[in-house]
Amino acid sequence: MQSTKPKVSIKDLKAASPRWCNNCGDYGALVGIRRFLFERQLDPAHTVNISGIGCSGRMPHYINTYGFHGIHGRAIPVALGMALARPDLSVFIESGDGDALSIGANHLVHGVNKNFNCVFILLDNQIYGLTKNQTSPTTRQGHPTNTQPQGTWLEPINPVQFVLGIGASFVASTADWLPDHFVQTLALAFEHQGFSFIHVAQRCPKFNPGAWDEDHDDWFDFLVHEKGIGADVKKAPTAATVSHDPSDLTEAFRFAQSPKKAFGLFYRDASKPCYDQLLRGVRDKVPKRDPAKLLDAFLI
Ligand SMILES: Cc1ncc(C[n+]2csc(CCOP(=O)(O)OP(=O)(O)O)c2C)c(N)n1
Ligand code: SF4
Ligand SMILES: [Mg+2]
Repeated sequence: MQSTKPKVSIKDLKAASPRWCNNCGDYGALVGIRRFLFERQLDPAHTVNISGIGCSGRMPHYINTYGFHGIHGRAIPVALGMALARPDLSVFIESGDGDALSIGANHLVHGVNKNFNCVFILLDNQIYGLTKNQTSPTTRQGHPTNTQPQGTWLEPINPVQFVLGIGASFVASTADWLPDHFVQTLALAFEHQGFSFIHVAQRCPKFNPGAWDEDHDDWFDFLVHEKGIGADVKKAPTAATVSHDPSDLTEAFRFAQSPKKAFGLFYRDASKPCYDQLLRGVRDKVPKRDPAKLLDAFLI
């Protein structure tokens, strides 16, 4: 039988014109998300993009699905509510390094722990971009910002190591300037049932131009595996590839802690229970209440 589902074009997925600076890495992420939605032919009426606040937080405005641009650091509780109420929706969250690891870090811990079904995209430019150049949890030590002009004092948080440490069931890393790798990463994350965490190296030419070096590929490795993500040979032809089995948590930690950055699938555990599925299982067993009888209870 022929599908009655309308074909979604890339044009259909375009919404408002982005307001980011020239050459901002958020453009690469936007194009990658739209390309994934198109390739996967996800129905925009059953897809939602949810964000907090930041340059990264503007993402839902530019993708023609349902969207929610909420409060700084609070995308995860909104997304959890949607995942619980509407299991038929595909839920994507776009967050920044400040949004996810400063003000929203508590929600990230519980989102990861609850393992509810969503794709969480952390756009890591190692700076507060929207508020113009403050030290974030991932800013490299010594880098001068408006809040620490003599140079950032502390060692940065390592997002991949952090989420592995709190029990994430899916952890991958990619970059805004590696389009094929980015889309492959989204595809695997989407397939995974649970909280799929994607770290994105995201360029901020305005306030942190030295954070990620897209002109060279000798400072990172691709983690490759037959069930993982392939190397991006078009954009990073001379980057080294390292074989890594994504079921091996010890090795995942080793790669996360290595001074040499790695892009690819660090870890995947399909057996971790999902909060949304557990809750729906319980809810479905509770007998449906008759609204008339509920009213009786108030009249007693
Ligand atoms: C409750 C609250 N506190 C602070 C702010 C100010 N604020 C807006 S965005 C932001 C940080 C943005 O940094 P990040 O999450 O890294 O996003 P980016 O702009 O770099 O994409 C801050 C501190 C706010 N909007 N709301
Ligand atoms: S400040 Fe940085 S992250 Fe924000 S739009 Fe400009 S380049 Fe992009
Ligand atoms: Mg940021």
